[in-house]
Amino acid sequence: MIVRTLQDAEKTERRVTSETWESTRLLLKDDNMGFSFHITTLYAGTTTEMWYRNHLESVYCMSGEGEIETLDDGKVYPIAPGTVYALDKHDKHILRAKTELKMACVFNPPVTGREVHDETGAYPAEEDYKEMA
Ligand code: 9YT
Repeated sequence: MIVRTLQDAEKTERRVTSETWESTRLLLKDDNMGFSFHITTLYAGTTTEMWYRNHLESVYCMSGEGEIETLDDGKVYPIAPGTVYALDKHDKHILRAKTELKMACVFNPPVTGREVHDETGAYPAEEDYKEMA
């Protein structure tokens, strides 16, 4: 059994920050659940482009208002509390946060946590950045 609180996890390296968002990974690969589970905050007024080539991701909006655009077809979908989106085709997308967005995110395969190090630290190769933005 694993029991954690967001409040405790936020005080550890499970919390990562970026220019437009911050995220606390409550469950990671080494928890052996087959997925990772994150609570992500996107800052108000920001735009974040993402492309998870190697992961499937599902995202549930807990609070805030925004929109998501899939880049291959230019479709725009509103994001509001209660909305879930699933990137079942590894869709390239842009998330626009009109207000602060609080999201619960699941990744399959699970994120290891190491991606963060690449992304925020030593090796910010373009493709690495997009993979874990
Ligand atoms: C909303 C969203 O795409 N969240 C992704 C997870 C976050 N960027 C993270 O934990 O790296």
